[in-house]
Amino acid sequence: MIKILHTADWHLGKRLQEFSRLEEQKLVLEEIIEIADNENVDLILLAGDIFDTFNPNHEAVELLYKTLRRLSKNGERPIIAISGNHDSTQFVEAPDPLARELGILFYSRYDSVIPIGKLDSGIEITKSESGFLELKLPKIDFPIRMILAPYANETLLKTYLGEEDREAEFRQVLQGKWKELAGSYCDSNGVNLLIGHFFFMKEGESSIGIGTEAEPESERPILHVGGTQALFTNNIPPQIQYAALGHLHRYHSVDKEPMPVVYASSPLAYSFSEADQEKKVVLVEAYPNQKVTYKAIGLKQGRPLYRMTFESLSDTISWLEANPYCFVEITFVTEHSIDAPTRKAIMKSHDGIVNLIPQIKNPQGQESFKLKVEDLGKDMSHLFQLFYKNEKGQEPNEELMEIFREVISQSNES
Ligand SMILES: [Mn+2]
Repeated sequence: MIKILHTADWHLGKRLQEFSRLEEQKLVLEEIIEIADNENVDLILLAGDIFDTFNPNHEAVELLYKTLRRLSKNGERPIIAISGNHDSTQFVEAPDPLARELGILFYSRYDSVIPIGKLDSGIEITKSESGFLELKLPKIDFPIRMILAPYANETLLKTYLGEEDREAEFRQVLQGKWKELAGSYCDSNGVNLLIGHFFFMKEGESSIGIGTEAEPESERPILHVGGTQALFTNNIPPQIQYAALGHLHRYHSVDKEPMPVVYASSPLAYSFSEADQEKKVVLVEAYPNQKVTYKAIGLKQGRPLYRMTFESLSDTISWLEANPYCFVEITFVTEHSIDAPTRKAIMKSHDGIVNLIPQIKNPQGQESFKLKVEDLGKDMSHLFQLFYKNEKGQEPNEELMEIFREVISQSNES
């Protein structure tokens, strides 16, 4: 039996507006290392979006390298890490020659092939080609095969795979490639896995719910505007026993038959749309030619995210004092606006207030922003001030007014 730990979407270096999440990322990665050690895991799968940006800062890079070294137990326990849409492929693969000696295998580009051979730790890369890897571990007497599916956009993917028909369906192209790989390598004498960073859904099932509301805000444009088509779970070849996915930040198994197709979730809640999600890693136990068993393990570290609505200052303060370790977006219901003393009192009672949004009560139930006749003769700056005050519940500051005046003056000139 082989024990596999599946995790994804670390987004190292990610911020929540002006708040750094690095300290929480350290804590939660520590927690993941502990789980891997306590459970005696043999293999780690990291399914993409390792970093949050193409150019991660050095703290994020350092955190990744230190974490992977410990997760790999200095080379004893292999880690397969693919890139996601947030990662730079060059950046992820850069440390590869060094990392490989520690059993850490990065895979980002379909035009690269991980070299075969035996590492010092005894881990052996026995077969390898574009989008595929076979490993042999000293303690395990069967081979582990992996179809590697890092994120790539449609155009790039067709180029890599030598697909000449530009109109060919993205999912058909990948399905064809995977079918070929599974046919060549994935017989029933080994454990067969897929690790991917794409948007998967069950064919015929509406993407509403999986594809929209529950999806982290940051992934939306890539899926729905950037135009990479959704893949279907039935595009995965039947030889595969478990598909380890990254991309959507909510833990869920998209499909269970014929094999589990699972999003492990991000280790922290990264946006308020993930506020009520429990974050997890997945532990998989696999034998050749048998159904895998898997269980999700909840992660406890990191600040929870909350969206709260209050109508009074005292309620706000007492909730904030009772919940010091979190990030919160507060909607404050008020008659007019949040005055400066109230705002100040709220902001200084907690260090994790991400947004403080006034919700103006309107007893008449009418559109709240109405200009009076006497306002119409006023200049643009004044009208902007009225509008801003109405929207935000406070006066725009001088810096903002300056920018506004600058914009206005430019549009007058042109
Ligand atoms: Mn992603």
